[in-house]
Amino acid sequence: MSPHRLSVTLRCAVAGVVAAAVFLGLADILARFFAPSASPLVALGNTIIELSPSALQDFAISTFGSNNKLVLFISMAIGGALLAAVLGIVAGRRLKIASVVFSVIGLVFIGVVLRRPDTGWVDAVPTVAGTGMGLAALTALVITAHPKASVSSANEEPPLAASRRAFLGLAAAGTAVAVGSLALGRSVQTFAQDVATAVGRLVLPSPAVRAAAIPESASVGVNGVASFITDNSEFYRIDTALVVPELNPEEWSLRIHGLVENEVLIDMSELLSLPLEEHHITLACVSNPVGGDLLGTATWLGYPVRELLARANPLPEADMVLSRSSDGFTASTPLEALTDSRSSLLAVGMNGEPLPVQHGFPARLVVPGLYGYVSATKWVVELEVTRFDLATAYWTDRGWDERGPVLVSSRIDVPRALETLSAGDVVIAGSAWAQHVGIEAVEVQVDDGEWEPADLASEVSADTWRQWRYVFPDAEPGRHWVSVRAVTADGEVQTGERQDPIPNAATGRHRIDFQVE
Ligand SMILES: Nc1nc2c(c(=O)[nH]1)N[C@H]1C(S)=C(S)[C@@H](COP(=O)(O)O)O[C@H]1N2
Ligand SMILES: [Mo]
Repeated sequence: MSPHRLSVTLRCAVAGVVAAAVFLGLADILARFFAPSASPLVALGNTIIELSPSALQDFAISTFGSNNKLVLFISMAIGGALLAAVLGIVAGRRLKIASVVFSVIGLVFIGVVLRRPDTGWVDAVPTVAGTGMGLAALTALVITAHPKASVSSANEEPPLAASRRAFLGLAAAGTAVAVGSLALGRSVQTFAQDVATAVGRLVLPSPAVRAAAIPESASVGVNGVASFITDNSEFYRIDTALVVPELNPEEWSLRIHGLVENEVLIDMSELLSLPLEEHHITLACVSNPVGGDLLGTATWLGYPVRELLARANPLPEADMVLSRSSDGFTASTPLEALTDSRSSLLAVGMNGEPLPVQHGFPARLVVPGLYGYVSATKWVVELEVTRFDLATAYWTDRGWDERGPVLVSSRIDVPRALETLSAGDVVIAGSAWAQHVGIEAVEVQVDDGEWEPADLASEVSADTWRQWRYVFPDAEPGRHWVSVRAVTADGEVQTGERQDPIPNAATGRHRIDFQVE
């Protein structure tokens, strides 16, 4: 390939990438006037999440934790740029064919947008407009990428160099439009409603039942152990929503229906006028690997789901509640866990603030003793009382257990893996949890020695994790390793048998190696 040809090919590849960016960027900013998934980027991301094999989703959650969406965006950007570059090169040779392909891609995107639960026909407008603009950009760029045949030979500049400035100018303009609209579109809130203001405006009533203050004795006082209450900003986040649903509390309502005697509809002003209760509850993700940090404890404020269900009066044959979020996520919760004496909440507050948008504003469920995927529906709008043999939930359809009770587990926070410590007494500490059963004991084993009992912090409630601490005396220089196991209030000893998170949480003991000098 001649240098000339190569340079034109490179320009065409750039043209393809810029045109794709113009398409997606303009459509994205236009979509701010429509439903969230009217943005082809958002709709594609959500569709990828929904359709990706659950093994891939599990891998993304357990490997990247709360960053899994960032990783998805970066992968989409790289994949998309490669495709667009190829299309640009094709356009350099056969502009007509490439234009048809570009339009077909636009049509596919329209299909992807219209398939989302939150879109209607009118939400195709941004994608249609974006496709048109992207196509125009592609055409203009590819034409400019080729040196003009009409440039006279008398011209001192070679044709390729003469056209360089025009091409670069146009490509830069296209990039600016795309990047500018993406940055603007992603940084400003929807024009229709500003959810940040709504969160700020929502005034939580004071609880009718206040949670007891966390005593100092709930912490073992070791630096490096995850704090008993997890800050909202530190709380892990796992969900299938690429873009957080933005619900207006004034328009929000929860509908309870299905196998019930009375359908119930409750809106935010009624919910806030009810006697709300505050409870400390540890929430955990079923995908948490052994030793992982996909769990946290918050003081939740909400109304007991038990009371709401009592109004609806479930029929005797019902055994499950399928809760549904505004974006179509579902969780199947055993009816019993929502009607027995435990503090299952329709929560509106988290650690003294309205729920952060990422954690379900304006309302979500929190159920002690069950993993989040079968119980903790965020942005919840519907409770369908049903039966396990009549309906299945989002993650059950992807191979996970339909009931998801929390398994007893424990974690070493101190020392850090592979930390180097000085000889002498070594402080080992962490947390253990078996929500709604409670932790009775924690045992520690150093260097394959005997299992030794750890000191426990005081128990705040059976629904929360419990800190523990153990001092390994007179550690000698060299390599050491430590394992931990918890014992529940029911006498169940945490198993050492290793098992993957799917279908009902990882098992096995957390082990840390450390070095003493
Ligand atoms: N609407 C909605 N709610 C959801 C999910 C989701 O994907 N969508 N994920 C669930 C899972 S798997 C977990 S572990 C918890 C996590 O809650 P958090 O993000 O507030 O920590 O939310 C649950 N509620
Ligand atoms: Mo989860």
